[in-house]
Amino acid sequence: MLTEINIDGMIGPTHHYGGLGVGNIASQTHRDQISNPRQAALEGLAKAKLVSNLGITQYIWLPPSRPKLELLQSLGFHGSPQEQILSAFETAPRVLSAAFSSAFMWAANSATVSPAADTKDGCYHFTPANLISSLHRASEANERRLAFANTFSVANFHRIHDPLPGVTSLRDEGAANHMRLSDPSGEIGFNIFVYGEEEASQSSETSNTRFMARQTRLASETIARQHQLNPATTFFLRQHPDAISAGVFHNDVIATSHEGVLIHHELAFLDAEEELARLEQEFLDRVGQAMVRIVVSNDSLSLADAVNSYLFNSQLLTPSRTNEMDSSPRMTFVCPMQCHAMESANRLLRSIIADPKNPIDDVQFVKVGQSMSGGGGPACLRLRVPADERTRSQLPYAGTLNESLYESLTRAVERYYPENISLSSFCDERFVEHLNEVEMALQQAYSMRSYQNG
Ligand code: SUG
Repeated sequence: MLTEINIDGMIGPTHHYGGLGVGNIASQTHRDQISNPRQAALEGLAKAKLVSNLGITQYIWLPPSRPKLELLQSLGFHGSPQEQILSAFETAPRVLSAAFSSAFMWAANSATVSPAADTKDGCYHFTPANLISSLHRASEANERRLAFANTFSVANFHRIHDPLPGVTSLRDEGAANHMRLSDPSGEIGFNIFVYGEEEASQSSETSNTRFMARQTRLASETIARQHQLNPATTFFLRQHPDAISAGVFHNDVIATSHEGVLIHHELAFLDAEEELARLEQEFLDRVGQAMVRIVVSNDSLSLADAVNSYLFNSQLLTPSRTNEMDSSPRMTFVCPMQCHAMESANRLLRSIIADPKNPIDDVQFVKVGQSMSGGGGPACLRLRVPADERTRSQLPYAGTLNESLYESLTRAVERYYPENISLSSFCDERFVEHLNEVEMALQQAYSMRSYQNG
């Protein structure tokens, strides 16, 4: 039996709006606005706690250190850290923004994960995403590689690959462009990779979209090969160029899946009916029942409304049940509050809940406005690891979100996180010094709890 572990990347004290997200309209719209890292982190923790309260194992990664001075140095800034920062602020403010980036918080981009049940060698495979489409995210790859090694290295059946080589034909953004369907036990997996650009189409075809596609087919195929996935149950779908042009920079902004359910917008994919029919047939043959496919029409939710509400970026979860008589929902949809406010999205959610043909019985709305303004909804904030017993039992205890870790991290955030920042805040030497204090306070909250419970 496989059940989901959700890993959230805790939102860092430098969360700000640099406008750096490629093809990401929310990021671009909020560029240079004042952000509130404290509120952002509290929202993220509360969202993670809600998931944990549904009985899902919820794990938290602490924010990596910022600023990335090595990035400034490698791009030609010299002198003391303060001199480098001031010089970057004056001459290359977007580089400074990248050096202070908190975009690691969007853990769905940290890797593509394949459970042992799906792989030929019976190992778990993790490929950290190279994120080379953007300067501020590319260095996350090695930070996340380390986080995976710390979280899963105890187990020799976990293979943590290097990120794909940093070349444009191998652009990879991780689980945001990958979906896994399964039977109810999670043992029979179906892997769907969604890419925006054919590897061979570097010339004219690329210009079909207003924004650069962040995932190439070659990257997706390489990961599938590296993870030793079964070609019969692996599927490659192309993102619709209209969707990319409307601001769908990742597939998880326009489609989602969980167990036997696939929900997608009618304009999510281009010419995908044949591959989707193959998926439905394979699912039926191997699981013995039909998968549930919910196709949302453009009339019921336009592409613009999908991007503004982030409905598809909701987390579809199976709450744990105590026994057969338990009346908990079969599946709960954890949606951003924006879906509540938007008439079309709200109406669509109500119709999904009311429809007996799917197992989604409940909707919960969460406030993640600070993350949404950077283009990340609830599902962006987490990475799913379909975990078997062996993996689950080896997960380090520190980092598993329960009441006491939630409280100690919340206290640290309330005490140490800044409330209003913009790019110029990074020029204040005291601010940068304070970041060390925040880091220590978070580490202490993490380890104190492990000491108390270990
Ligand atoms: O890569 N935003 C992120 C949002 C990632 C959302 N993740 C998923 N869909 N899974 C991005 O565009 C904003 C940074 C800024 O505004 O400066 C940013 O990086």
